[in-house]
Amino acid sequence: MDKRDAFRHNVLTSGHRACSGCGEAMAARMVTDLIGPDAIYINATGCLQVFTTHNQQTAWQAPWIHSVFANAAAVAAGVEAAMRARGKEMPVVVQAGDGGTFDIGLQCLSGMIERGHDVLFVCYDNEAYMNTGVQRSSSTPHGVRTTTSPPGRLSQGKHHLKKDVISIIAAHHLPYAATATIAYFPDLKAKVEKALGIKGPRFLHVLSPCPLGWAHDSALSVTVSRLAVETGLFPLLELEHGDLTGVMRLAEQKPVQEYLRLQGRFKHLFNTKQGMEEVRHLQALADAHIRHYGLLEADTEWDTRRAMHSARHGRGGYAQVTVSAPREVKNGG
Ligand SMILES: Cc1ncc(C[n+]2csc(CCOP(=O)(O)OP(=O)(O)O)c2C)c(N)n1
Ligand code: SF4
Repeated sequence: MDKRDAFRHNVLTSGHRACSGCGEAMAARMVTDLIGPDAIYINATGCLQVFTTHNQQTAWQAPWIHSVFANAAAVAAGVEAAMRARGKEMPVVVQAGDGGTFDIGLQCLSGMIERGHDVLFVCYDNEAYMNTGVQRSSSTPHGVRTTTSPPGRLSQGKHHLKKDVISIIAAHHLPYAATATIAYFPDLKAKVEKALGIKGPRFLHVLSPCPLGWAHDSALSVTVSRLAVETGLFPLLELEHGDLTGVMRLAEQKPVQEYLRLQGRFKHLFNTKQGMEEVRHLQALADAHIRHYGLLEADTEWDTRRAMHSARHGRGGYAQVTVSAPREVKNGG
């Protein structure tokens, strides 16, 4: 298809059933319009699949396959192998939520990358299982309220750290992996275009705010995703063959509270002393990202020591929290 026609012909059309302000719908519109309709899309089960394919209707104007929750990368690998066998070339693109990437889809994704399939895997990360009613995933940050990590007397929300999936993916030494979000379209565009120009397995991790699950004003999805970057909680990175090759540096670091206070999923943290400890942990995690990826020129000794202590050794699967009141740390949310 001619490129100008491709832009008039959105791959993901209007009239789908996403909630207003859905970051995943915005991200998918941006990514698929950059790739265009001459591609084969494989969609894992999740919000994006459900809100675009309701009752025998579809919002997709491109070849599109629904896979089950766990195996989108395996389906894509099969499609890519079949195309190769038939001597055809066309981008093969997986779209999946964080549940379909970090959790249930991780094994197929790892195998697809390890076997070197020529597939672009895009994860729209809204940090929980949204389609089934906001259950915690391994991408949910600690301290978050979900239906399976409710805050209460013994708990301040989810106990465990958000899984560092980009490092897990990078450990496969694949040609290209990057993080992006809807607030920085030129950055997202550059990354999609770069990924399309590379052969082999590629991975794009797109933070996609969900007004329903994050409980923020639906007009603020872009603001919220920008603050995730500006606080250091979600660094924008590029990795090639396992090496860090690009970071988006920050002019200044915003305090995590600016990000947290816009979202009802963190609201309970501001009501108790223990909750405020979790806020400090989230700040420490952001500070650890700033230092690890060199997002700012300067840092202080104190910040670094505290960040390394609480973010890397004092949380989640590593050890019991030591800086807040003693409490039980369980597996699962
Ligand atoms: C094997 C299996 N387990 C559970 C489900 C139910 N299920 C459907 S979508 C979904 C959550 C999807 O979460 P995610 O991948 O993060 O996408 P989101 O809906 O948040 O965009 C779950 C648990 C399923 N379809 N298949
Ligand atoms: S629940 Fe969240 S991810 Fe799903 S359609 Fe609504 S805003 Fe989008």
